[in-house]
Amino acid sequence: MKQQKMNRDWIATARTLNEALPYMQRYTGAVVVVKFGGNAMGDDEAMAEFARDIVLMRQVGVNPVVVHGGGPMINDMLKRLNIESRFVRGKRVTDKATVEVVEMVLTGLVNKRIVQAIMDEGGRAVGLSGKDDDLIVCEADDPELGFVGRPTELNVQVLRDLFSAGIIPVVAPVATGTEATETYNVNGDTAAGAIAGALKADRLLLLTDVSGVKNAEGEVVTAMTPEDVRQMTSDGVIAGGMIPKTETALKAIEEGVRAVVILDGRVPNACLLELFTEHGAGSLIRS
Ligand code: X2W
Repeated sequence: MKQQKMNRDWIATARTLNEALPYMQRYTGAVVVVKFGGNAMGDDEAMAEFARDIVLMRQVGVNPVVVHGGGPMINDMLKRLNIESRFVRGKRVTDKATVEVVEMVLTGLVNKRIVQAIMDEGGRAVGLSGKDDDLIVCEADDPELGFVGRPTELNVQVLRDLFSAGIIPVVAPVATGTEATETYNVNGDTAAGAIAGALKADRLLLLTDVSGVKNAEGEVVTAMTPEDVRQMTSDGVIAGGMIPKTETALKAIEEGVRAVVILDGRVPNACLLELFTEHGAGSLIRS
Protein backbone atom coordinates (compact mmCIF):
# COMPACT_ATOMS: atom_id res chain seq x y z
CA MET A 1 0.00 0.00 0.00
CA LYS A 2 2.74 2.36 1.05
CA GLN A 3 4.74 1.48 -2.06
CA GLN A 4 1.74 2.24 -4.24
CA LYS A 5 1.19 5.63 -2.66
CA MET A 6 4.83 6.53 -3.17
CA ASN A 7 4.60 5.56 -6.84
CA ARG A 8 1.59 7.79 -7.25
CA ASP A 9 3.41 10.74 -5.64
CA TRP A 10 6.34 10.30 -7.98
CA ILE A 11 4.06 10.14 -10.98
CA ALA A 12 2.37 13.34 -9.82
CA THR A 13 5.78 15.01 -9.38
CA ALA A 14 6.88 13.97 -12.86
CA ARG A 15 3.59 15.22 -14.32
CA THR A 16 3.97 18.55 -12.52
CA LEU A 17 7.42 19.00 -14.02
CA ASN A 18 6.15 18.00 -17.44
CA GLU A 19 3.31 20.52 -17.25
CA ALA A 20 5.66 23.27 -16.09
CA LEU A 21 7.77 23.11 -19.27
CA PRO A 22 5.87 25.75 -21.30
CA TYR A 23 6.02 28.14 -18.35
CA MET A 24 9.72 27.54 -17.87
CA GLN A 25 10.28 28.21 -21.56
CA ARG A 26 8.26 31.41 -21.34
CA TYR A 27 10.35 32.72 -18.44
CA THR A 28 13.81 31.76 -19.69
CA GLY A 29 15.92 34.91 -19.50
CA ALA A 30 13.10 36.82 -17.77
CA VAL A 31 13.85 39.22 -14.93
CA VAL A 32 11.67 38.61 -11.88
CA VAL A 33 11.93 40.97 -8.91
CA VAL A 34 10.64 39.41 -5.69
CA LYS A 35 9.84 41.63 -2.70
CA PHE A 36 10.18 39.46 0.40
CA GLY A 37 8.58 41.31 3.31
CA GLY A 38 9.48 40.84 6.95
CA ASN A 39 6.00 39.49 7.67
CA ALA A 40 6.37 36.86 4.95
CA MET A 41 9.75 35.58 6.23
CA GLY A 42 8.58 33.25 9.00
CA ASP A 43 10.71 30.56 10.61
CA ASP A 44 13.83 28.86 9.27
CA GLU A 45 11.79 26.26 7.43
CA ALA A 46 9.72 28.88 5.60
CA MET A 47 12.93 30.75 4.78
CA ALA A 48 14.50 27.57 3.37
CA GLU A 49 11.42 26.92 1.26
CA PHE A 50 11.50 30.47 -0.13
CA ALA A 51 15.22 30.14 -0.88
CA ARG A 52 14.63 26.86 -2.69
CA ASP A 53 11.99 28.48 -4.91
CA ILE A 54 14.41 31.27 -5.79
CA VAL A 55 17.22 28.82 -6.56
CA LEU A 56 14.85 26.79 -8.71
CA MET A 57 13.91 29.93 -10.67
CA ARG A 58 17.57 30.59 -11.36
CA GLN A 59 18.11 26.93 -12.27
CA VAL A 60 15.51 27.16 -15.04
CA GLY A 61 16.96 30.33 -16.54
CA VAL A 62 15.06 33.10 -14.74
CA ASN A 63 17.04 36.05 -13.38
CA PRO A 64 15.56 36.62 -9.92
CA VAL A 65 16.34 39.65 -7.77
CA VAL A 66 15.28 39.48 -4.12
CA VAL A 67 14.48 42.83 -2.48
CA HIS A 68 13.68 42.31 1.16
CA GLY A 69 11.99 44.17 3.99
CA GLY A 70 12.39 43.46 7.67
CA GLY A 71 10.07 45.88 9.45
CA PRO A 72 9.28 43.46 12.33
CA MET A 73 13.01 42.76 12.85
CA ILE A 74 13.74 46.51 13.00
CA ASN A 75 10.91 46.93 15.53
CA ASP A 76 12.42 44.18 17.73
CA MET A 77 15.87 45.75 17.71
CA LEU A 78 14.54 49.27 18.36
CA LYS A 79 12.62 47.88 21.32
CA ARG A 80 15.75 46.21 22.71
CA LEU A 81 17.56 49.55 22.41
CA ASN A 82 14.65 51.47 23.96
CA ILE A 83 14.13 53.55 20.83
CA GLU A 84 10.51 54.35 20.07
CA SER A 85 9.00 53.25 16.71
CA ARG A 86 6.50 55.47 14.98
CA PHE A 87 4.84 55.20 11.58
CA VAL A 88 3.21 57.88 9.46
CA ARG A 89 1.16 56.67 6.46
CA GLY A 90 2.82 53.25 6.63
CA LYS A 91 6.38 54.60 6.70
CA ARG A 92 8.73 54.60 9.67
CA VAL A 93 9.64 58.01 11.07
CA THR A 94 13.41 57.68 10.86
CA ASP A 95 15.73 59.88 12.91
CA LYS A 96 19.53 59.54 13.05
CA ALA A 97 19.52 56.83 15.75
CA THR A 98 16.78 54.89 13.95
CA VAL A 99 18.47 54.96 10.55
CA GLU A 100 21.59 53.43 12.13
CA VAL A 101 19.52 50.56 13.51
CA VAL A 102 17.65 50.16 10.20
CA GLU A 103 20.94 49.89 8.31
CA MET A 104 22.42 47.42 10.80
CA VAL A 105 19.38 45.18 10.89
CA LEU A 106 18.52 45.21 7.17
CA THR A 107 21.99 45.04 5.61
CA GLY A 108 23.33 42.83 8.39
CA LEU A 109 20.98 40.36 10.04
CA VAL A 110 18.17 40.17 7.53
CA ASN A 111 20.18 40.42 4.31
CA LYS A 112 22.71 37.80 5.39
CA ARG A 113 20.03 35.42 6.63
CA ILE A 114 18.50 35.39 3.13
CA VAL A 115 21.89 35.11 1.39
CA GLN A 116 22.80 32.20 3.65
CA ALA A 117 19.45 30.46 3.02
CA ILE A 118 20.00 30.69 -0.77
CA MET A 119 23.57 29.41 -0.43
CA ASP A 120 22.30 26.52 1.73
CA GLU A 121 19.96 25.50 -1.08
CA GLY A 122 22.82 25.35 -3.57
CA GLY A 123 22.38 28.72 -5.24
CA ARG A 124 24.82 31.60 -5.44
CA ALA A 125 23.70 34.82 -3.77
CA VAL A 126 25.39 38.14 -3.10
CA GLY A 127 23.86 40.64 -0.69
CA LEU A 128 23.99 44.35 -1.35
CA SER A 129 22.19 47.47 -0.28
CA GLY A 130 21.15 50.47 -2.31
CA LYS A 131 24.51 51.98 -1.39
CA ASP A 132 26.51 49.36 -3.27
CA ASP A 133 27.56 50.72 -6.66
CA ASP A 134 25.01 53.53 -6.04
CA LEU A 135 22.22 51.08 -6.88
CA ILE A 136 19.57 53.33 -5.28
CA VAL A 137 20.12 57.07 -4.81
CA CYS A 138 17.43 58.89 -2.85
CA GLU A 139 16.22 62.25 -1.76
CA ALA A 140 14.19 62.88 1.39
CA ASP A 141 10.63 61.67 0.88
CA ASP A 142 8.90 63.99 3.33
CA PRO A 143 10.40 66.26 6.01
CA GLU A 144 8.04 64.74 8.57
CA LEU A 145 9.63 61.31 8.07
CA GLY A 146 13.29 62.25 8.58
CA PHE A 147 15.73 59.94 6.79
CA VAL A 148 13.15 58.14 4.68
CA GLY A 149 14.21 58.07 1.06
CA ARG A 150 12.39 58.35 -2.25
CA PRO A 151 14.47 56.77 -5.02
CA THR A 152 15.48 59.33 -7.64
CA GLU A 153 18.25 57.49 -9.47
CA LEU A 154 18.75 53.78 -10.06
CA ASN A 155 21.99 52.21 -11.29
CA VAL A 156 21.04 48.63 -12.07
CA GLN A 157 24.10 47.63 -14.09
CA VAL A 158 25.49 45.83 -11.02
CA LEU A 159 22.39 43.60 -11.04
CA ARG A 160 22.88 42.75 -14.72
CA ASP A 161 26.54 41.96 -13.99
CA LEU A 162 25.44 39.57 -11.24
CA PHE A 163 22.86 37.94 -13.56
CA SER A 164 25.59 37.27 -16.14
CA ALA A 165 27.68 35.60 -13.47
CA GLY A 166 24.77 33.37 -12.42
CA ILE A 167 24.49 35.14 -9.07
CA ILE A 168 21.22 36.03 -7.34
CA PRO A 169 21.28 39.62 -5.99
CA VAL A 170 19.68 40.12 -2.56
CA VAL A 171 18.99 43.81 -1.97
CA ALA A 172 18.44 45.57 1.38
CA PRO A 173 16.34 48.75 1.02
CA VAL A 174 18.88 51.16 2.46
CA ALA A 175 20.10 53.87 0.12
CA THR A 176 22.56 56.62 -0.32
CA GLY A 177 21.67 60.31 -0.83
CA THR A 178 23.09 62.87 -3.21
CA GLU A 179 25.10 64.45 -0.36
CA ALA A 180 28.09 62.50 0.95
CA THR A 181 27.49 60.31 4.06
CA GLU A 182 23.68 60.44 3.83
CA THR A 183 21.83 57.21 4.58
CA TYR A 184 18.16 56.68 3.77
CA ASN A 185 15.65 54.12 4.95
CA VAL A 186 13.50 53.09 1.97
CA ASN A 187 10.22 51.21 2.23
CA GLY A 188 10.84 47.69 0.90
CA ASP A 189 7.94 47.77 -1.56
CA THR A 190 9.11 51.15 -2.90
CA ALA A 191 12.67 49.86 -3.39
CA ALA A 192 11.45 46.68 -5.12
CA GLY A 193 9.18 48.71 -7.44
CA ALA A 194 11.96 51.15 -8.33
CA ILE A 195 14.40 48.33 -9.11
CA ALA A 196 11.79 46.42 -11.13
CA GLY A 197 10.99 49.62 -13.06
CA ALA A 198 14.64 50.35 -13.82
CA LEU A 199 15.16 46.76 -15.00
CA LYS A 200 11.85 46.80 -16.95
CA ALA A 201 11.25 43.47 -15.22
CA ASP A 202 8.92 40.86 -16.63
CA ARG A 203 7.36 40.34 -13.21
CA LEU A 204 7.36 42.08 -9.85
CA LEU A 205 6.13 39.72 -7.14
CA LEU A 206 5.14 41.50 -3.94
CA LEU A 207 5.08 38.70 -1.35
CA THR A 208 2.90 39.56 1.58
CA ASP A 209 0.81 37.95 4.30
CA VAL A 210 -2.63 38.59 2.86
CA SER A 211 -4.43 36.64 0.17
CA GLY A 212 -4.44 39.48 -2.39
CA VAL A 213 -6.51 42.49 -3.39
CA LYS A 214 -10.14 41.99 -2.39
CA ASN A 215 -13.27 43.38 -4.05
CA ALA A 216 -16.26 44.91 -2.22
CA GLU A 217 -17.59 41.38 -1.58
CA GLY A 218 -14.34 40.41 0.12
CA GLU A 219 -13.24 38.03 -2.67
CA VAL A 220 -9.70 38.08 -4.00
CA VAL A 221 -9.53 39.58 -7.50
CA THR A 222 -7.11 37.40 -9.45
CA ALA A 223 -6.53 39.76 -12.40
CA MET A 224 -7.01 43.49 -12.84
CA THR A 225 -5.86 46.43 -14.92
CA PRO A 226 -4.33 49.65 -13.53
CA GLU A 227 -7.69 51.30 -14.34
CA ASP A 228 -9.51 48.73 -12.14
CA VAL A 229 -7.06 49.47 -9.33
CA ARG A 230 -7.67 53.25 -9.60
CA GLN A 231 -11.43 52.71 -9.59
CA MET A 232 -11.31 50.38 -6.57
CA THR A 233 -9.11 52.87 -4.72
CA SER A 234 -11.41 55.82 -5.38
CA ASP A 235 -14.38 53.63 -4.31
CA GLY A 236 -12.54 52.92 -1.04
CA VAL A 237 -12.43 49.16 -1.74
CA ILE A 238 -8.64 49.22 -1.79
CA ALA A 239 -7.63 50.81 1.50
CA GLY A 240 -5.15 50.79 4.38
CA GLY A 241 -1.96 48.77 4.05
CA MET A 242 -2.87 47.64 0.53
CA ILE A 243 -2.55 51.19 -0.85
CA PRO A 244 1.27 51.40 -0.77
CA LYS A 245 1.40 48.04 -2.56
CA THR A 246 -1.05 48.97 -5.32
CA GLU A 247 0.64 52.39 -5.71
CA THR A 248 3.99 50.63 -6.09
CA ALA A 249 2.39 48.31 -8.65
CA LEU A 250 0.94 51.16 -10.74
CA LYS A 251 4.20 53.09 -10.73
CA ALA A 252 6.20 49.99 -11.71
CA ILE A 253 3.82 49.28 -14.61
CA GLU A 254 4.12 52.91 -15.77
CA GLU A 255 7.90 52.47 -15.76
CA GLY A 256 7.67 49.40 -17.98
CA VAL A 257 7.25 46.36 -15.71
CA ARG A 258 5.07 43.86 -17.61
CA ALA A 259 2.99 42.69 -14.66
CA VAL A 260 2.89 42.96 -10.89
CA VAL A 261 1.50 40.27 -8.61
CA ILE A 262 0.48 40.91 -5.02
CA LEU A 263 1.17 37.40 -3.84
CA ASP A 264 0.16 35.48 -0.74
CA GLY A 265 3.48 34.45 0.78
CA ARG A 266 1.73 32.15 3.26
CA VAL A 267 0.84 29.76 0.44
CA PRO A 268 3.60 27.13 0.11
CA ASN A 269 5.85 27.70 -2.91
CA ALA A 270 3.90 30.85 -3.80
CA CYS A 271 6.50 32.06 -6.33
CA LEU A 272 6.57 28.75 -8.19
CA LEU A 273 2.81 28.52 -8.16
CA GLU A 274 2.62 31.98 -9.71
CA LEU A 275 5.29 31.56 -12.37
CA PHE A 276 5.12 27.92 -13.37
CA THR A 277 1.49 26.88 -13.07
CA GLU A 278 -1.83 28.10 -14.31
CA HIS A 279 -2.92 28.61 -10.72
CA GLY A 280 -1.69 31.90 -9.23
CA ALA A 281 -1.86 32.80 -5.56
CA GLY A 282 -2.82 36.45 -5.44
CA SER A 283 -3.77 39.43 -7.60
CA LEU A 284 -2.11 40.10 -10.94
CA ILE A 285 -2.10 43.68 -12.22
CA ARG A 286 -1.27 44.50 -15.81
CA SER A 287 -2.43 46.83 -18.56
C1 X2W B 1 10.87 50.17 6.27
C2 X2W B 1 11.96 49.29 5.69
C3 X2W B 1 11.73 47.83 5.93
C4 X2W B 1 10.49 47.30 5.24
C5 X2W B 1 10.95 50.16 7.82
O1 X2W B 1 11.69 50.93 8.39
O2 X2W B 1 10.26 49.30 8.40
C6 X2W B 1 10.20 52.47 5.92
O3 X2W B 1 9.14 52.34 6.50
P1 X2W B 1 8.75 45.27 5.47
O4 X2W B 1 8.99 44.02 6.25
O5 X2W B 1 8.69 45.03 4.01
O6 X2W B 1 7.60 46.05 5.98
N1 X2W B 1 11.08 51.50 5.79
C7 X2W B 1 10.56 53.79 5.30
O7 X2W B 1 9.93 47.83 4.30
O8 X2W B 1 10.05 46.12 5.78
